[in-house]
Amino acid sequence: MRIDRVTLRIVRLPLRAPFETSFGACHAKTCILVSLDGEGVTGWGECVADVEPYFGEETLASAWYAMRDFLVPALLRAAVAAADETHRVFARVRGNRMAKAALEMAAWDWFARAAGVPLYRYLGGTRDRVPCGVSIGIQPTVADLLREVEGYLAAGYRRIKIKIKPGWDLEPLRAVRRAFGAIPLMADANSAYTGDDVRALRALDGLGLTMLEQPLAWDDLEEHRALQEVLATPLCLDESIRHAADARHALDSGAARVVNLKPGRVGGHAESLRIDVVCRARGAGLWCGGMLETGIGRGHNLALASLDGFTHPGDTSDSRRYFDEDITEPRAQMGADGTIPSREAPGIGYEPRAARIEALSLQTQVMRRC
Ligand code: OSB
Ligand code: MG
Repeated sequence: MRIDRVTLRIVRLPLRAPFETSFGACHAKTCILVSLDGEGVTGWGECVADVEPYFGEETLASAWYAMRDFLVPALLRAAVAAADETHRVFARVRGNRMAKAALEMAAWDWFARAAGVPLYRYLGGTRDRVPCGVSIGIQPTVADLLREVEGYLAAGYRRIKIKIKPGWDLEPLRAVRRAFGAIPLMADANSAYTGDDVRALRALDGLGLTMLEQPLAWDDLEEHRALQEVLATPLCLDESIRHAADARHALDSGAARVVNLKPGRVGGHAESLRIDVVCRARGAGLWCGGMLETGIGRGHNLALASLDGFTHPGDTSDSRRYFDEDITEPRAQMGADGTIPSREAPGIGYEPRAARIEALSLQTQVMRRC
């Protein structure tokens, strides 16, 4: 692969409805899109870094800086022989995994397109349909929550995830159980609890949740291990898992039994494949998370989630879950059976709509090989 031109764009897409987590409410998806041009092929990626450093340390601004000043110049100097070697180009830069992932995943898309192969097969995926779950933000009232859950169950979603925080946990989850019975149900706290909240978390143990995601601090595996010891509900880690070694440590120490894998959080597809190996070897749970991605990042997540090591439905929902109009053609569309078909077209299989992306771009930077 010889890349001659890299384009970074900041785009902003309004969300159909605000999405509220324990960090606060989000009204629009603002992110960096990257495209790599070379040898007549274009590969696309999307950076999951948010504007604010709440979910992780990286931000849109830090990722833009890391890409513009270090990662893109390295890629423009490099010759990469295979998709799974791309991450080596960025090895000199420490951390900055969200910035690296956007470029690394664009390179995978580039290689798959150059080979004329769908990305899901290129990654080793075997599923021609990906089972989908949905993540429901914190709602103003329990009645609002029940209405949301009812709508998503009617649409076919195979698992419901509810965002929780202290004061919005036991009561809404109980209400969902009472109204809808034994549906696959889980909760995600985005680190809203501390070691002092063990009683509140133990109170959730009787609800039969499939798992409880990231209740405690992102950088405290030991505290999660101690919590798992007193909970029957399996713990799942999201923010805590930066790479395959984190997954190994979390699973082997008993800090978690399930991994939420977001390729955009761990540095890209190659590291994701290593995490798949770690989870498989231990019989651990694995599923693909999401960060409200546009069609580009969503296409990457869906391709990865087609691997048969993914044991649970992911946050790989229909594009309309978040956007009235996406930036790809087609958009990711879930059937009534709660699955999204894997795309058989080359690469991610969702074509970026150039004119719409241009119209939504707040800032663009083109960098060329010299
Ligand atoms: O913690 O999984 C999370 C969205 C933004 C940031 C973090 C998270 C989420 C979600 C939504 O839960 C997942 C999605 O539907 O894309
Ligand atoms: Mg999460």
